[in-house]
Amino acid sequence: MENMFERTLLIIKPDGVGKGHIGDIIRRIEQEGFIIRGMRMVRLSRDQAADFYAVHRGKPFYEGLLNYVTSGRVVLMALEGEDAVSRLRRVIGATDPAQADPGTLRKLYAENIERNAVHGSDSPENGVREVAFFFKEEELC
Ligand code: IDP
Ligand code: MG
Repeated sequence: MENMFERTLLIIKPDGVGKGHIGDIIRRIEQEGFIIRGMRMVRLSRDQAADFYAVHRGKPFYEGLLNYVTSGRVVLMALEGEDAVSRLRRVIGATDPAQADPGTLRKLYAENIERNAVHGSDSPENGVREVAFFFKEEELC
């Protein structure tokens, strides 16, 4: 299959920011060859988090997830590159750091299956949608 030029959203979650891993994660993203089109630090509101994670509404971990992602500042990064979505998911590693491959961001920096340091979009469609959720087109460069 041909490689596709894709867009994907990376979030450095509150535990990643709080433990001082912003620089480590940005360095890795640059080393892996992603193009950083947009970057911003924010504190998510409850409404924003609920909207962003609406797909998980009703799951047992949903309320905990909202409390966690609104518990501190996060860094939003709009990334682009060839196969950016699946490549970023590989760099991030499995949802549960105990299952994540060595060297992945979650193996290196995550605490547990909830506080897992980073978010990455899970499909090209969601990559486009999630970048647009946080960035206006004119904020990307
Ligand atoms: P992903 O971030 O690897 O795509 P999702 O299944 O989309 O994983 O879940 C979104 C987020 O919800 C996870 O990154 C994690 O923070 C949290 N989460 C997922 N599954 C669990 C769980 O079983 N217990 C607690 N938190 C979870
Ligand atoms: Mg997901």
